[in-house]
Amino acid sequence: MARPATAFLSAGSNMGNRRENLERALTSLRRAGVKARRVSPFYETEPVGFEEQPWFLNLAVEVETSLDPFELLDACLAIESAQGRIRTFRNAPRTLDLDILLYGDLVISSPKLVIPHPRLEERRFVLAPLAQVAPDVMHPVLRKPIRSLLENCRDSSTVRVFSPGGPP
Ligand code: PH2
Ligand code: MG
Ligand code: MG
Repeated sequence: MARPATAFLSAGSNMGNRRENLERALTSLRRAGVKARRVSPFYETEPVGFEEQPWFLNLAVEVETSLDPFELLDACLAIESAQGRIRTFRNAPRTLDLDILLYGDLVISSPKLVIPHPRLEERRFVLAPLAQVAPDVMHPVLRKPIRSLLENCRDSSTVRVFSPGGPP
């Protein structure tokens, strides 16, 4: 356990009922002692990396937690498993992916966990939701605010606010 810290997480789903999967993840986080302070809109996003798979719903959330970064990682992995995530290959479709983007201004580089998330600045599906909840938060390594990382992001994949009337 650590003193309460502010962290930012990214959640993504492209299997099953995507919206329900993300909503359940927020509920499960709260049960694990990870309180959502600000949640971005849901974004519908084109798959990046492995492209032959369904589009994702992605969101970003600001949380407050007394879990330390490794405890927070374990909580995220446990929630992914509880929601039926099966790991096959890198970037494979998944019911739920829960990634730690930032944890205060900590910088961690261990075999198990890298913070800030190593590909954060390359991914519009991460930056667009994150900029909704943390536009002025500084990336502790790049020393630029999230807003300017988004403005300078060269990822041209489609990222649009999800309209709830559409498919799940
Ligand atoms: N996650 C990945 C790889 N590619 N593409 C989108 N649009 N959204 C994701 O969450 C995502 C991805 C690996 O974690
Ligand atoms: Mg992950
Ligand atoms: Mg991920």
